[in-house]
Amino acid sequence: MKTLIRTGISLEKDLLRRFDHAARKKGYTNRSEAIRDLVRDFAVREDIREDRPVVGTLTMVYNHHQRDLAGRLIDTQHRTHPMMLATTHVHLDHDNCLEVVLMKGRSRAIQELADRILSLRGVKHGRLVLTTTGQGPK
Ligand code: NI
Repeated sequence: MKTLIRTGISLEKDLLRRFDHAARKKGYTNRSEAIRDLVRDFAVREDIREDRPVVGTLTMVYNHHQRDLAGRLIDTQHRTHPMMLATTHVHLDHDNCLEVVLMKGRSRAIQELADRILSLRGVKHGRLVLTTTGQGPK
């Protein structure tokens, strides 16, 4: 258990009311926990901006019939294998594949890789989500 330090912050009344309302809607039962999560999110954004190690999931849908795409995806993943944790592939329907690529590494390298994959012809849509490795301050 980490030591908790109490701190006070000043906020405009309307802003605090709005925050409390939003936090309650999200399921928070106490303000401190909601604020802690915001601070954690701030820290993760900092990790991403400072090119620290993070984990990433790239979710994408692509055209199953696009020539050479599956091969290109696999080649890309082999070339960058130290970053690759796992890949899940679902055949969505006759024409479409859903793939989730799980990666770990420095944020910039992951973002560049995701951009490279998403720009391949035949990829219809995708999105990268970066989050903490769980190491460091919680
Ligand atoms: Ni498929």
